[in-house]
Amino acid sequence: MNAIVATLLALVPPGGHVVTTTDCYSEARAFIRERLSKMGIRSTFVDLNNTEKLKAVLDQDDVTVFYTDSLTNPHLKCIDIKLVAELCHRNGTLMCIDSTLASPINQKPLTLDADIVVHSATKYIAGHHDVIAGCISGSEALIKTIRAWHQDLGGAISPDAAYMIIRGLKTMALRVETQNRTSLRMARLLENHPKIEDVYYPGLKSSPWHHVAKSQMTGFGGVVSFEVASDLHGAMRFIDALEIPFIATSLGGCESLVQQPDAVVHDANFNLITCVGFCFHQGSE
Ligand SMILES: *Cc1c(COP(=O)(O)O)cnc(C)c1O
Ligand SMILES: *[C@@H]1O[C@H](CO)[C@@H](O)[C@H](O)[C@H]1NC(C)=O
Ligand SMILES: *[C@@H]1O[C@H](CO)[C@@H](O)[C@H](O)[C@H]1NC(C)=O
Ligand SMILES: CC(=O)N[C@H]1CO[C@H](CO)[C@@H](O)[C@@H]1O
Repeated sequence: MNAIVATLLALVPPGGHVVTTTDCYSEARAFIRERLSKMGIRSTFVDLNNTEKLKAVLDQDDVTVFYTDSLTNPHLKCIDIKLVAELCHRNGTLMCIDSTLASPINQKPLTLDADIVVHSATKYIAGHHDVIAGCISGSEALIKTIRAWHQDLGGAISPDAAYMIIRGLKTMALRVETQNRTSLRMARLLENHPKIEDVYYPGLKSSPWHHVAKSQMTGFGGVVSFEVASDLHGAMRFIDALEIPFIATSLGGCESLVQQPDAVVHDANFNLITCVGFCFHQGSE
């Protein structure tokens, strides 16, 4: 969050305009809507599905930053990064992608013309659910601007956390490759199960996002979201009956985790379940 906040504060002046998407990390959305607005910064939320609206908004020529997750948390939608970067750049808008759910192994937005890439290093980069950190990448000029704000905000990483990340990075490629594979298997298994209503995973051919995801990602990551054919309590029973995943909120580590986002956030599908990891349980379907 510190990486996200420092980036937005550094790049968007008072009177600026941030465009973001409706299915985006909820804390980042809340920061844009509730805090940036107090500084006279306007925000517009566009459904990623609505390319026409996105195009119209970006064509207004007053957008400072376009900010979104790709893949999004929790519905795993994605954006055509190269296409939208072009729309941004022709009107002087900076494109910032939170690429956390893709991981740096599966997606490299800077090579697709994004200006700034944010990762929660808490997830795939550190990879062991034992550290909280974030990182940003981009041109030297942009990073220099953001760095000044980062220091003011006091978000300096501790040496201990930095060490854990350096250590975790050494196995990131191996972890992500395994998670790509086991998650795709899990998504297919769920897709064919009669008691599962919907599965959201861009690696599935049936996903409306498959085509775009495939064109810009080498793998689809370790998070699978799905809806059980039941209600809130049915989904709770489902989760409580699971033997392998821990009930916890994070992703990208070595344990399989499961969460029910809407058991705590009351604005969408109560039967939505997000499952992450599937790392070391390949034989145990
Ligand atoms: C977890 C997450 C964050 C926030 O990361 P922290 O390291 O917990 O601050 C931001 N964006 C996305 C997409 C995330 O999944
Ligand atoms: C944004 O850029 C496009 C392409 O250059 C141009 O057609 C459009 O008029 C621009 N919008 C504004 C408001 O200048
Ligand atoms: C967009 O939404 C419509 C209606 O909800 C749906 O039919 C379509 O498949 C969606 N497209 C994508 C890319 O998700
Ligand atoms: C970069 C990477 O590891 N990609 C892998 C992701 O998973 C798929 C299988 O689902 C592999 O084919 C990719 O090589």
